[in-house]
Amino acid sequence: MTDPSIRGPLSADPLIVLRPWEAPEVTSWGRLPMNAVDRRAGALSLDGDWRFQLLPAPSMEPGPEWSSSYVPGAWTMQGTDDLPQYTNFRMPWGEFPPASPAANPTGVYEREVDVPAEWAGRRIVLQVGAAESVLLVHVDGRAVGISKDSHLAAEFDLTDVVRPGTRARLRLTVVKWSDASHIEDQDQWWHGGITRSVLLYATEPLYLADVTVRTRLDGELRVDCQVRNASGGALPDGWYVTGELDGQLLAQDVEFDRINEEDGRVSDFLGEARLETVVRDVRAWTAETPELYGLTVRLHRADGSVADTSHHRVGFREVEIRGRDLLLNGERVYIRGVNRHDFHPLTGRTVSYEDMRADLTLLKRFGFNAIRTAHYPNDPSLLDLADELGFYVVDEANIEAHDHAHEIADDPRYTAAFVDRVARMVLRDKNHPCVIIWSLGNESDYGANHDAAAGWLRRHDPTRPLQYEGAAKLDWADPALASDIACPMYAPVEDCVAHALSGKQTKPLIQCEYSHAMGNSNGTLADHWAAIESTPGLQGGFIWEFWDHGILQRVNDGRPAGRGGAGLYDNGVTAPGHRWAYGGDFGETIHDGAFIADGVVFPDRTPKPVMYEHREIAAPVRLEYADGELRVTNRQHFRGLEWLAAEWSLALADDGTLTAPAELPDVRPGETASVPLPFELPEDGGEAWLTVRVTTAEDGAWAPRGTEVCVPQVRLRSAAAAPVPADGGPPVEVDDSGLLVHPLLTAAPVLSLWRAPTDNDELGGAAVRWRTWGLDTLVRKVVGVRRERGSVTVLAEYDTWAGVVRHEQVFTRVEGGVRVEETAELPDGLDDVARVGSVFETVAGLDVLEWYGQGPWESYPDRSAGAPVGHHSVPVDALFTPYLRPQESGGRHGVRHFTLSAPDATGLSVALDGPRQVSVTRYRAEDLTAAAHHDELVPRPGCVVHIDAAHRGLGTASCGPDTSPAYLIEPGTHSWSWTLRVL
Ligand code: IPT
Repeated sequence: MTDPSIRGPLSADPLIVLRPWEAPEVTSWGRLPMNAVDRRAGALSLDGDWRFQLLPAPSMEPGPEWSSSYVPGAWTMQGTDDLPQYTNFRMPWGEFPPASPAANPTGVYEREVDVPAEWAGRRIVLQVGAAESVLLVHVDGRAVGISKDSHLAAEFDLTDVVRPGTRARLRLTVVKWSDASHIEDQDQWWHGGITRSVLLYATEPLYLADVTVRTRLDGELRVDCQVRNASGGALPDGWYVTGELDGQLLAQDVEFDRINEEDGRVSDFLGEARLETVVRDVRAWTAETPELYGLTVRLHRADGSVADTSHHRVGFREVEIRGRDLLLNGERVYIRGVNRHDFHPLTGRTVSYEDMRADLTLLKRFGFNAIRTAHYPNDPSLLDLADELGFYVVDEANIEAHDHAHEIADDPRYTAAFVDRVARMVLRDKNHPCVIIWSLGNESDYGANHDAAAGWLRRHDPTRPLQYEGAAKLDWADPALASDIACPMYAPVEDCVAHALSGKQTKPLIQCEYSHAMGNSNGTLADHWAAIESTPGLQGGFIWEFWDHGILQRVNDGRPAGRGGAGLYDNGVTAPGHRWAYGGDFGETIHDGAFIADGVVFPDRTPKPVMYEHREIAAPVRLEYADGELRVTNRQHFRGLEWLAAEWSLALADDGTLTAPAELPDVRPGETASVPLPFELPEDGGEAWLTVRVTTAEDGAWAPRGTEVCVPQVRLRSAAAAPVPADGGPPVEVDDSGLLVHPLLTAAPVLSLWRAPTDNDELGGAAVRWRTWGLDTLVRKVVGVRRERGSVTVLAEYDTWAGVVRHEQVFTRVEGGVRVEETAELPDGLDDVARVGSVFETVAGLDVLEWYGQGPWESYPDRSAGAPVGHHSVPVDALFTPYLRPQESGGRHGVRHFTLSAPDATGLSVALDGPRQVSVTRYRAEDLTAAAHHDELVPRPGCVVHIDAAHRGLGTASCGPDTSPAYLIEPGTHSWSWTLRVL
């Protein structure tokens, strides 16, 4: 193993000579045990600019030339030549575990620290929040320690290597590739650097080494405190520990002390104390009611003065699996989850407290109540915020061996690393009420190393279930496997239902990943939830995922914009000269393209339309209307509706919208009440939709008063048959090629069977079929133009590789315009096309779309549960959703009529024969298909308008099931009609 290139003084450095980056058995050296004592307050922050050099390999010595790098941050985002690289699960290099490549970027960070003189006689500790992937620590040239695990902090005792009142030189060497990279093979960008804060703090030599909090729903609180003496001697006499919960003093458990003493269980260099109390009328913690109590634990000297203090926030809650139900405080709660990475478009993996608060605030506003920390323990503040705002967290260990999963799961050289990563996560996060389930990691096959980690975990924390998809997938029901939850990923909803009905289910079924949000996606989310709510045994899941991990990139030099890029994006759209980079955009040859852009929010956290779909599915209030009775249900688990305000509105097809104040009934969780109909329906017949717009009644932790929470809707009356427009109007003009001539159209309506493939279409295989059939390059052949009095009939044919498509259009002059009746006949071979409909283009200047139909946000046939029917108005430019890789976008479902108008109210109107899928954008499908990024798109001056008789569902086929057959387009005859008028 000895590298002949090692020369000079460093060759004597044990941290280098041992080549710990190729030794999986070495998980750390000189590192302090993980604990739950928060040392951030009162510490000396070492964040800021450090001297920096990037070496080509860890065995090289730094030269005299230094640049600088900001900590916390990834050097890959800060102007070095080592740029971000995206791979899903393949390793970016070929070495087999535990080897790493010879070309191994190694960042050397250096700075001086003035160690405060008043720290004399104290224990001095360095904490490095996270370093990717091996951290080597030197102080004044002396080797201090090693740590691995890129997503947990490492602490080192510097007491013996620094002198208070003097200046110390700190060197943190970060080796990018290592044996550990093989178990950090998560689907995300590869970076290098120190990505969380660095701090230095001091304690007395005698200090609180750990605090473990256990609560019960009846108000019982137990706090186990560990005291250690860093100087190695026995504990001095008379020192003691006290605790206080919101001002209420805890009692010492003397029985615990007595047993410890009698058993000689606790040696005299280790102190343990148990404090306890029972809180009367305890306010339980739930995601809906995140009630927290403040706990302070103090270590006292014999004279009563305080030597050390530790603050905690405590939530009283119990997690339990009973039968096949996961219970939170005895309730079978639905898990409305999302997978969340630590991500930021400017800083890579470094996320600020404010950013995390913004993430969670947004998730709350859109109805999420759970987070899986995919696929590693997230920044510690994330859990503080989840406690405070109310989320159920699946806390996941930093283990993903994806590319070499099978080799590693049973490799004894990696056993220590598996146990270490799981144990340190648990030791850090055990006191958070938000953490309800531990996860052993992701996509690493299943082996003895998992069982070793599970064994440690079950023994150490019997209060929470654990899950691991790799174990669960072998058999959803086998209790011997290292998973208490059946937590599949991307299982078809039918399979989940079948399991729940099989009589064999033994564990709660909560998908760890489902509904892949890549591009324009998340079709059938509402169908999943309909099944979950109607099938005992199904309890929810975690959407994949929160972020589109697009990195803000300057197009001219291909570099990440970095920390200076703030303000260069808005509403998902980047400033000129910038774009959201995905795999391959930094010149990587090994990469997985846009698969990194698969979140429910854009890289700047702008919600994608699916967020509104989710919000409605998760709505705390549900409306039902049947047999003349209107009912309101409280769909929460733990609280009433008093925190909500509401307003009724009635949308009428032709007569606009009426509103009236609403009073939500006083209904307990899960209960329903009848309420009087707030409006009398006008006699004249047409369609009528009743919506209740629910908002927050007061300012709250995650939303100011008046924030929209949901807009549930019911139909009170169906549409009457649309009247056939009367004859009249100017004559219809159709040219020799059978194309409609119209003053407001720059391209006449023709048949469209193609959409710019979505990521699901591309990766799921539909787009390949469409291209094979030739649907992207259809050539229209006019086979007949028949002119009659008042109407023209045009017959066109299109040759495809699956047979001929016949398309008939009948243009009839009607009062105020032209009526277009269309029929398309698809041969049997065309059994799954993207759309069947008309497409035309308008003159420039018609910049606002007003419609009656579903909206206002984008919706598609299998993603339309969250878009209420109503009268909507949106500027054309804002209709389009800028998915990172341009694709079909901007559709509106169930449109009955629309107008496209200029500021002077001129323009056109279209009345449809029934609810249809409509889209109005600045792009042809071919424009979108040809572009890889948004900066390549050139908006057309006019509008491209699609009216679809049928539009294929979106599905989730980029990873997981495609849409269900109900949302596919059948071959055969499709007919639709519409009337075009000039305003
Ligand atoms: C699954 C991974 O767990 C997740 O990290 C991500 O890659 C997701 O898929 C797709 O975006 S693994 C996949 C092989 C099912």
